[in-house]
Amino acid sequence: MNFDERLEWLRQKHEALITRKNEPLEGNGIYERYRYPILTGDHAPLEWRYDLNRNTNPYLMERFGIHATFNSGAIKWNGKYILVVRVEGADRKSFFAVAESPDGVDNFRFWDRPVTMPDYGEPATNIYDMRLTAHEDGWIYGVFCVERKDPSAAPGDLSAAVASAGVARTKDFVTWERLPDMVSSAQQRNVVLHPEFVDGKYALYTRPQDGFIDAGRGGGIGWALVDSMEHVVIKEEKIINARHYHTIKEQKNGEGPAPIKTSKGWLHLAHGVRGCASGLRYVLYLYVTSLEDPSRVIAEPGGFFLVPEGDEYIGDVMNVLFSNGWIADDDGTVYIYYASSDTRMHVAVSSVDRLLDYCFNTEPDGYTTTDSVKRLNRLIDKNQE
Ligand code: M1P
Repeated sequence: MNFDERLEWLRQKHEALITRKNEPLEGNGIYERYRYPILTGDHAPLEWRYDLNRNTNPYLMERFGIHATFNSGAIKWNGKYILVVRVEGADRKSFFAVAESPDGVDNFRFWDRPVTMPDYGEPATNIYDMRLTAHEDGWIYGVFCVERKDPSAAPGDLSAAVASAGVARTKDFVTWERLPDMVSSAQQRNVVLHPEFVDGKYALYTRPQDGFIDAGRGGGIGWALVDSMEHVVIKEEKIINARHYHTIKEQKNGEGPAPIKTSKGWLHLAHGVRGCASGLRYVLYLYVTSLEDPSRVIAEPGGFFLVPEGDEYIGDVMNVLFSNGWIADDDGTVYIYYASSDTRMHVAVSSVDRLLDYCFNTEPDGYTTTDSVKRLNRLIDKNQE
């Protein structure tokens, strides 16, 4: 192919990918997955990946590898379904980029340029996993992980890192006002801002850890009230959703997107992690907290809600589902945006009613085989009535 033919081929292939109609798959009654990923590295605009000038790139080769698109924050804005995507280049650095769809499932297309996120202090090595919250104070906040090399790492240890929560706010997703990083005595990832004031304060879901990877004494998803988002200082933190031996969240867990307010409580999506011979396994689960006290869990079905299936198992970091974005429409439809194996984005569609039914009518984990068999027998008894 000459330059022009190759460019035409690239353009057609890219447009066909973006405009391909997705197909819902019949599922477990709780949600419907879709056949194709909604965003992959190949969805990145050609202008990001190629120098399109025949003089400076006669072979029309890729000049900037875009490897993966995953762990997206999500929000409905001006009638559009907006994802703030973690895009990872071939150099392993992540950056944020906005993609939008007219209907929440199809035609996700990146805006022309990635987000230029201002630095705070010493520039981070990597930033990722933004949670979006349209707060009642009028701002849209993005809280995300900020990763830097651990300054106290032993000589030769090039992987020790420190995670903290970066904070920024916007009104248009183009211009971001970067606020100081959150101050905490622990390593923090998966920090999420609650959409409403609680007792006149901003409320945060946190995830304190002793290490960058290992939870250590970190007990699970925490809750902290702070006076201001302009200087977030975590003074007191209580664990509201603990990890537990021999469950899907034995090793660690973390809040997903900001919770959805429903008539029966705040609906939460989170990830749980356990260790096994093949490494860490990341799955998604739901829980509900009280409207009166969003830090009090009132329902938590036992086990996982969404796990990798088929091709979703395979990718850069295998056996991982992760979600930090969902959108609840006015008609109650819920679009759950999840990433598989740190590589690509998918959507599963459900409704507030169905998710609440799942949460309140699936029994909690009883923590023993004996209890599981009792629960199973109760269901069989019911079906034999
Ligand atoms: O690689 C799986 C996930 O690992 C981390 O999740 P956690 O904070 O719970 O350890 C994050 O780096 C996340 O981005 C990644 O998907």
